[in-house]
Amino acid sequence: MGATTDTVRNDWTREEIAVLFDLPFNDLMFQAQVVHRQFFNPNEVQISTLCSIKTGACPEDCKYCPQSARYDTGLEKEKLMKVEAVLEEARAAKSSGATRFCMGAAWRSPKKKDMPYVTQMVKDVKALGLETCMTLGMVSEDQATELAGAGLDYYNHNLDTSPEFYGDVITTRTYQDRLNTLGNVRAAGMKVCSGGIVGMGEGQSDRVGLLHQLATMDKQPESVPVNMLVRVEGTPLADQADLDPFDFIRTIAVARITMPKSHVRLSAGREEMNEQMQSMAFMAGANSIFYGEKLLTTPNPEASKDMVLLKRLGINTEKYEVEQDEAEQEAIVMESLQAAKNDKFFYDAVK
Ligand code: SAM
Ligand code: DTB
Ligand code: SF4
Repeated sequence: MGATTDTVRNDWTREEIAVLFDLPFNDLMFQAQVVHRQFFNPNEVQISTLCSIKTGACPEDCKYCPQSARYDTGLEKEKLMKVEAVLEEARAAKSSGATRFCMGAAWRSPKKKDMPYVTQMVKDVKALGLETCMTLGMVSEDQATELAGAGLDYYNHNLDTSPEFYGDVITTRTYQDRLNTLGNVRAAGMKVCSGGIVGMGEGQSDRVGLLHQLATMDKQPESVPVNMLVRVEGTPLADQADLDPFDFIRTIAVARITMPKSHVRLSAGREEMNEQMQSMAFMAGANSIFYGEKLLTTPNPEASKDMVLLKRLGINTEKYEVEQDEAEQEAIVMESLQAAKNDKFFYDAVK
């Protein structure tokens, strides 16, 4: 199997994917780079900002999650945010350079009474000139259609891990439930964002299994978040052993090779990664990040630090063609850099 590919293959076998994982690291990185450069500008990343529109008190039992009501993580629960408050956050995200705004709710699935609020959020955020994404748990065919009708661009729903390991992590909804939601999102015409978490104690064959599920979908997800487990005190996975960083990078590289046209997002866990590891993830083909001080409930690198890192690597942020022009983006980058330089903890390693 060569590194280049003309078309997207969705007939990957688990064996073929396992062979990629087992390649010598440099060979794997080389293949990932070749594929990445066929479909993307390697010096561009897409940036999304997250907003937790409803926090905590979730009835599900996902063992990694600080928002499950079953674990005492000290998290303050919050009701569904008012539309105007969400818009304020979206405006701030846009002015600091994000092109996509992702709204997440700690729900098993949205209730009927929630739908008018979330659809209003989609319409108003879109009107600001941002791409919209939501992650609200399971959605029915009707709910997916309603969200698509409001103009929602992406729906995020992760498979999280392989079908075999899944039951060790979540018992309150099945793998098939997740696949059904993804099917409803696709049928409603939205773009699919689906990925998983690395570092939960799964084996390499589970990483193979996760990517196999994603890469063999009739249409591969347009966006594939690869999260490194954020170990939160109080969750059952709080004391999980450290992940070998190269296993994480390998997962990114194999996602890139098997899903060549998808944006692969270096998602949760960046706060624990040094700059070298993040840049290796970009080399492996990651071309999207979450940007802003907070993920949903846990910290993420400061936006100004990210801008400095991207600048040092010569990486530009991908434009959302509909709204932003180059001058506007450049102004945002310069403002962020200035803010970083005024920060007394800023250390300009380039000097
Ligand atoms: N409640 C909805 C659901 O689970 O479908 C949406 C929000 S949920 C927080 C979205 C995703 O965030 C999860 O599927 C999981 O992949 C990721 N996530 C949650 N907690 C995490 C953690 N501690 N570390 C890494 N990823 C995490
Ligand atoms: C995804 O794959 N990762 C994001 C987003 N989709 C919704 C969430 C990460 C959450 C990390 C833990 C937290 O901050 O609560
Ligand atoms: Fe609830 Fe989503 Fe957290 Fe699972 S991942 S406990 S569904 S908020």
